[in-house]
Amino acid sequence: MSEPQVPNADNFAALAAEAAEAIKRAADVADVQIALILGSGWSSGADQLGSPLARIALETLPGFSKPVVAGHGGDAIIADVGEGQRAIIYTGRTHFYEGRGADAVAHSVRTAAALGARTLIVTNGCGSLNRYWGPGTVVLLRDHINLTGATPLHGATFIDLSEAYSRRLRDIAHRVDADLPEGVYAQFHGPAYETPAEVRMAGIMGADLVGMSTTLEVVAARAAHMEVLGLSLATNLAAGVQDTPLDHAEVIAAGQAAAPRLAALLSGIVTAIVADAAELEL
Ligand code: 8IG
Repeated sequence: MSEPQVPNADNFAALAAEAAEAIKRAADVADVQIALILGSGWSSGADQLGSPLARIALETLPGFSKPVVAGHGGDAIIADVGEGQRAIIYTGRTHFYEGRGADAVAHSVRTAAALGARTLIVTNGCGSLNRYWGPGTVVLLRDHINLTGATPLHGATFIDLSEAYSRRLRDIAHRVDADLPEGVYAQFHGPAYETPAEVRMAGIMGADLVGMSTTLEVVAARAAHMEVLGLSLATNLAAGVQDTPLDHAEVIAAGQAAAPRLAALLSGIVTAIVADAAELEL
């Protein structure tokens, strides 16, 4: 067996194309229209998102590795989501803190783009700076702050991020649940949770939520001209917002408690986006 290949500046596009071809063969599909990345708390919703056509273990695909985090799955599911449209649903992701680099983090997005996806729904579990958005609150992302110091882009790739999170897709999500609040997500490097001082800093910068994913994927998606919807599940109040320590087991428990609600919300949003796309085609 050869060493698993890690996406980097020289091979990222070729590896995404290779992974897309492997998925087309395994699922017997020519393309997909929509991609979903299911983060902490969200992955149990996968089964409600249409009829599965194929389920592929990520580590068997070029450039992917086995997800390492408890609470995350590790498959790419190809599903029929109605209106003649298909989705690729990732039940896990590579995190930047795993140290495989920003191209490894962006690989799922680039593979989806190589499969033809024009829409990305990205989800995560996160800490909340707003004491009224406690564990179990779902927040639509309005914008982000990338505090990783990294980018998945190479060279003079000047991507416009002035509407990284599509107003149009947020409006569709609000047709499904009018009460969803909108917030700004700051990505820290992790894997340590923030200190209270770091959480205060993020708040002063304009963040409502803190997490360890999403922003690098969204930058890669915008570079690939995808329209992006971001959904965060607040699983805990961020460090220092209340005076109890953070515990990964609590984070997973909050995700599990919210799971049925998240699954219904996500499937409602996918249905609405797919219906809208079908209407735009006419
Ligand atoms: I779930 O409080 C989850 N992920 N950085 N901070 C950061 N990531 C998180 C948190 C949190 N909760």
